[in-house]
Amino acid sequence: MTKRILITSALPYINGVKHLGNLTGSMLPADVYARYNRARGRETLFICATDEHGTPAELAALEEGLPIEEYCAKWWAIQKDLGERFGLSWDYWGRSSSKQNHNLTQHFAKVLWEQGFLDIRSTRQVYSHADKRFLPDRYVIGTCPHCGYDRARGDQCENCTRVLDPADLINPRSAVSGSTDIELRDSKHLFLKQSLFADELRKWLGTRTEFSPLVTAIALKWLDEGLQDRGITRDLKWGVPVNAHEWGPNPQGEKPDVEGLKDKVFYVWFDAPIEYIGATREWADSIGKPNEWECWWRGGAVDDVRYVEFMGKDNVPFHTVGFPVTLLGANKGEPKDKQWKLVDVIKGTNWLNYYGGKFSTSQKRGVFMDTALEVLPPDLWRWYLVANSPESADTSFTWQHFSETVNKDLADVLGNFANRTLSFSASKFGPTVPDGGTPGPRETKLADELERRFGLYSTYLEDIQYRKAAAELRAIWVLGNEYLAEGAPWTAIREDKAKAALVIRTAVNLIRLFAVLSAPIIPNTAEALMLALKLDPKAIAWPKGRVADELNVIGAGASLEARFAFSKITSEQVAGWESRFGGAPN
Ligand code: B3M
Ligand code: ZN
Repeated sequence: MTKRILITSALPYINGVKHLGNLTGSMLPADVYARYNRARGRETLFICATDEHGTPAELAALEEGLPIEEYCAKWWAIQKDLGERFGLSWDYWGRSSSKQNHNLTQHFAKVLWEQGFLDIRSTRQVYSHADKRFLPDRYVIGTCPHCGYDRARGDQCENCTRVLDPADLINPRSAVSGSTDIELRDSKHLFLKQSLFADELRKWLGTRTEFSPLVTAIALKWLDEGLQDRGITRDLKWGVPVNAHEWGPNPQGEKPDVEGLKDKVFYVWFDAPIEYIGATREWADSIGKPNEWECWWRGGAVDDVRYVEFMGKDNVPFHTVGFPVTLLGANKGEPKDKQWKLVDVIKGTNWLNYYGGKFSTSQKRGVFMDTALEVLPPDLWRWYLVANSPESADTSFTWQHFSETVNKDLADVLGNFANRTLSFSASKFGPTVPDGGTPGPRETKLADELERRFGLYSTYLEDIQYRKAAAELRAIWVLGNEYLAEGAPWTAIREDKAKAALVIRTAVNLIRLFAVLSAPIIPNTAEALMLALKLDPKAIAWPKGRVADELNVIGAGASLEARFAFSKITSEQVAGWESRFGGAPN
């Protein structure tokens, strides 16, 4: 059965410009996968959105002196623009504050309550006198009880990735003011009874054979430690209100404590994954087909949907436990023909570091999406970040490694091949492709080698193994240079013009093939290559038959540009950026 492909990338949090680590972990690999699947002609829906709720957004808005709604609208637009300039080809860029997400989040909570999967518990929340507010989880910092890391946040320890409760922390203090003048106050909150789902979740995980080993390991570690029930509401104003007055009784016949839940909103990690569905609904509304979202998310129609999620490893627990429990729990209350779709593949990535240390938004350490585009075009970044994707281990960005990689691969190998071919063709054969007659043994050998590597390349893209895919693509480009070197049209032109013509005609076809194969990773370069061949840049379709056929698409007489420029990064530029952005920490 041909599958429809649903792709989500972890939703970037609203507070400011994302750094290259964020891009590499979720949005970029998701985009490569979306472009690849579209090129194969598969029906593909790629959804992303800003994650807008929670205290960090509130505090950032406060700092900018903007009402929270305005703050979010502003940063949603900025992130949209940056993403588009990076070539992120979302079908829809939504907002977790949308009315669609409000409705869905409230729907899930109601079903979960009525099925008996939510408890109302009186909890002790951290109230900060200095800050005059409740401090939700991540704004209480202290020492992690598990690993001893002394700057663990109240929601999760960055060091050991364990999910925490602020009350677990040793020596807690306010992350806003640093004040230790904090106290615990009683407050009613909703808890999702995750503990009831331990067996079901383990069984489900057993069926997710395509999760990357990192993801499965994180999920199992969680289950092995024993699933805890999880608070899913907060004492905040900004967020999705609970609306418990709309709920019926739970299976014990109890009505919810409407009064106690009056001023609560859902915890950001409860509503954010639901926004994957919410944004799909925003998309459906935006195209004037308000029911179109359902066939991607619920009911019998989803049998042919392959749902793939992309995220950094810190987000994995919420996607292997929190969100699945929401869906599994809700499914017990939904009609048979309205069951929710769970994820098929989770691709979790390790960290991209900056000179061995962490990229940091708060400390402005590293390269961010806006400044990256200020200094260089997007494809250089895309190539580097995909070819060095932190798939199996953390990797480290340095300006030196970055410039060496893109100069070598993009300028010396790919760009140079296209430019040599086009400029030689123009100078010896004029503005159109020469004839050159029938392909010979050299072309057969090239086609065979291409066939083999193309097979590997497609498999790696299919399996979302991007380092290997990029290495294979680079090797395919190298085949072009080797073919030119062996065919040596610059020598042949003197004695055997037909041979030179055949080599050039084949090389021109290789440029087109390279454009097609490179498009998922470096779409702008692919487009430029297509334009240099005066072809429609949108006509990029994955080879269906034998690769040999791809070497005879452009025939004699087709017109060409006389050059293809791909400029290199200079060592002066590298030195300038090292001092502007900061190099190795000392
Ligand atoms: N917003 C990523 C983060 O801020 C988080 C992802 C949500 S995915 C539903 O860590
Ligand atoms: Zn820890």
